[in-house]
Amino acid sequence: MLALYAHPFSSYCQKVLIALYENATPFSFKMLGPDAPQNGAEFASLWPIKRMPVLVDGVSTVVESSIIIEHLGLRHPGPVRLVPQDPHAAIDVRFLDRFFDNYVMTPMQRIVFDYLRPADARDPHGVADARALLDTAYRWLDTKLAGREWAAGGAFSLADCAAAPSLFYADWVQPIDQALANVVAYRRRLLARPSFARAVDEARPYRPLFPSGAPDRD
Ligand SMILES: N[C@@H](CCC(=O)N[C@@H](CS)C(=O)NCC(=O)O)C(=O)O
Repeated sequence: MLALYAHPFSSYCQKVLIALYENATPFSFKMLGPDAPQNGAEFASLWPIKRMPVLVDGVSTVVESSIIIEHLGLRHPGPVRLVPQDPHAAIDVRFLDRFFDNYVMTPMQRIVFDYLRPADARDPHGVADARALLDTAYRWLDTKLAGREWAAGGAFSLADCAAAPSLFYADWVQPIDQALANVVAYRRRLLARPSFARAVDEARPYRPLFPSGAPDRD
């Protein structure tokens, strides 16, 4: 049995949950939070860097969301292949996965975490840079998505697992310009994908935790 140390409201955990739900892969959910200190202790000893999610597969501990999804595809394949077999197509998928993690998820997290800092430790310059990077990423993505249903152009993939939670939360902290119709429509398609819709629904009870206040939508 696979075990996933995670929290339902965490964007990187949702990225992996999408992959698990896409293939109906059985796993046990090891909730990380104040009500489960034992899980927290196991998590910290498995991965001292303490970034979730962490997957335990038998004797293997697998960390980093993209690597976990690659691992699932190799060791627990299902009908939905999230990294294409063709190496050239796979590079495109991995590139877009990096794009969403580095240029959407990272600046989104920077803005979110800034709200959690003490008032005298805020970083307005860093937040302004993060907002500018998100705007640039949205514009680039709008062109890239022209004529595409999913990020890499073909089937739903690892890149879409990364895109879904990153665009979901990024739009909450730095709204996507409605003129960027391809990005707006893509975010809507991601929200309608049953695997992500399920992750979003499971995280609804935690919305009051969103530090800038969750918008009354989605
Ligand atoms: N590169 C990591 C990032 C994981 C990550 O940043 N996880 C966040 C939750 S979304 C976390 O554990 N944050 C806890 C903290 O920053 O202390 C991955 O892809 O799994």
